[in-house]
Amino acid sequence: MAISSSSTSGRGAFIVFEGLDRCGKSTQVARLVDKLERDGHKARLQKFPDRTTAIGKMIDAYLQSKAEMDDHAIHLLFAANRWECAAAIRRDLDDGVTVIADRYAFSGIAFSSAKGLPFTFCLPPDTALPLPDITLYLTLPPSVASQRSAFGVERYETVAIQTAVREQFGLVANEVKKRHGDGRWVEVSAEGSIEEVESRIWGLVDSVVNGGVDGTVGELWVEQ
Ligand code: DGP
Repeated sequence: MAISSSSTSGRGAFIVFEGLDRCGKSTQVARLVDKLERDGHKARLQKFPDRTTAIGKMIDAYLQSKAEMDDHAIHLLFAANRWECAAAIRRDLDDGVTVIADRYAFSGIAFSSAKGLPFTFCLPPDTALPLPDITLYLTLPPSVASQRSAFGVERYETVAIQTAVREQFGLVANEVKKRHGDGRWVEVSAEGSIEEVESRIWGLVDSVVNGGVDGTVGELWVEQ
């Protein structure tokens, strides 16, 4: 099948998935990348945190509670981990590749502010990262997510933390809408079967990857 670029401008779409732990995000991200490739798009997955880099290995140790770190320091490491991938994301988007990110700066703010760090500290390190064309926020009550397998393995996987993070995600959503417009942040229910959630997602993503991303990639938190 012919490979087609994702928009009339020729650039790829930048699509971010966010949500609480165990909401089914990684499954949906993988299925979306597969579907896009089957449909002839160039697409790739970008997982955050990227645990393969030197910084990512420090983050991984922290998440598995094998290392302790000051809340400010780990926040900056998560942001640094995104910055070390930023140039490759921009390059791929320019080359017509649709980039699907499993988490992004919004998790950074939601998780760190849930621990008590102020927004004024949490936002600036990610300023000017590539701006997602759309962020799909998968919603699932923390009590439902906690019933899913493997919940509780990592540091943040308690119902209390997830409930606090969910509240912060609400504030992050408001900030995105205020600075970048309502269309950049969309909530999707993650309840139901994998196929049901997938079809909800496709209903939102179809128009973005098939012609909806003209112009250059913007900068996060920088009003255009
Ligand atoms: P995952 O690999 O998607 O299970 O994410 C790892 C965990 O790290 C998850 O609990 C969410 C959290 N997390 C992801 N990004 C950030 C970030 O930038 N800052 C903080 N503090 N936590 C994050």
